[in-house]
Amino acid sequence: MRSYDPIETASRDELTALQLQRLRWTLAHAYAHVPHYRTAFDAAGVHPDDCREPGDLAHFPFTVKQDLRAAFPFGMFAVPREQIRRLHVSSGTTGAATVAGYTAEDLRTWRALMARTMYAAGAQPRMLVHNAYGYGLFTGGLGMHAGAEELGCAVVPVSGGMTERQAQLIIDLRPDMLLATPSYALAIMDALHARGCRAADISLRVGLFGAEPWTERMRRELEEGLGIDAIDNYGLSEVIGPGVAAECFESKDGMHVWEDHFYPEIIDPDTGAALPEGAFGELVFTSLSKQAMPVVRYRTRDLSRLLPGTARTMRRMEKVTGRSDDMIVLRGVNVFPSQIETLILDDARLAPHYVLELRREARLDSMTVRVERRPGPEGGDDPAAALAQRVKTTLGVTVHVALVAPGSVERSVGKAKRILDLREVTA
Ligand code: DLL
Repeated sequence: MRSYDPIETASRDELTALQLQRLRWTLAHAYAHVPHYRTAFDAAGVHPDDCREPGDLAHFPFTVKQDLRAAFPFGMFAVPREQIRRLHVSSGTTGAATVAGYTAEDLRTWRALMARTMYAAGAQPRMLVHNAYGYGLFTGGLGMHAGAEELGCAVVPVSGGMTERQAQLIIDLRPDMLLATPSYALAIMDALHARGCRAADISLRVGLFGAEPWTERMRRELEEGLGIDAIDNYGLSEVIGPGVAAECFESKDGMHVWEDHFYPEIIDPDTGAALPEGAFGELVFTSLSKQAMPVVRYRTRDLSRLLPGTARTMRRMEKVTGRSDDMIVLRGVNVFPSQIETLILDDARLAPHYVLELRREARLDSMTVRVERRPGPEGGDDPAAALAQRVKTTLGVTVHVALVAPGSVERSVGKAKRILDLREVTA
């Protein structure tokens, strides 16, 4: 198996030894230099020396977003501010901002991990890469940019927005690879199609998509519409940015966690108990090499499953179903936007542009799936009624479906907002 770095295919024993050594370093580094970790470890009655094998990590306390917010701006740094070479700031969809800091060495690590991620996706040196992730405080644009250059690619740093211009640049410059959120890739795809380009005319061969949940159906939509291999990648700013886990084009079966730098766990989101491999739950990460901002057992709120490696020795995480924050509880039934997305795309008459509106009517929550119809001949049964029926039989909930004209659901240029919560206004 070809890989960018030999560690990707090292034996489990070799990997575990490296993880343990780095884990012990991280715990000691965090304990010695970050007051939050010293207080939290002391309160839990654990000391970095108690970690004798990776499983011992389960005795250490979790870190949550609120801990990072409380330490705003630089309280989670384990090195003096003067050693920081980059800051990224995430506003988050709700609540206060959090800051991520990187030393020069952290930036080198990140760049190498991004080069690895792109190579795993099928990128090769000298390819031309169109980067439509937002540049700026978001980690996507600059993180991807550095990785593509590290691999030896040429980057077109377009950033998000100006969708018509993006389409024209793709026609004119003929890039091999597209980097974007999957929802924005769809918008670019629609703009290309509107100019009469079909998959066979489009130069792109690979799409590296991430930063938001997307389904297998959406993968097919993008692969067929753009004539590419569409590959998933996962990450979060608190842990480093993109480059935490990457799908391999050979297998397209979930993302290999770069386990030499991030130690993954799955926990029960309600009890916090560590779950065995293969169980579904919340992803938790511990950084293994980060100098500026080590994170110990960071609770991501992302729901997935850990599986054994395939194209690499490192473990895989299954495609993220959603964030626990985005789980809709509709009359006692848990619903994720990704489940609705799959059911929408089962019907060729419906487009992958949708938003879920939540209302409160007569003290009960209700959901309306606002989804676009694809242009094309009318006829046959009513696609709205058919979707409502599929949702009812598959998920067990009653929803309203509003079919809307092509182009009427707002397009994202970054992360799509799938839920419009009107419950406060309609209560
Ligand atoms: O979204 C980093 C990133 C940039 C990843 C570009 C991939 C590509 P944040 O803005 O901190 O960082 O958001 C992190 O986005 O906790 C997940 O909820 C979600 N997310 C990221 N990647 C995926 C993915 C970047 N592949 C949050 N599938 C995470 C599903 C994802 N959700």
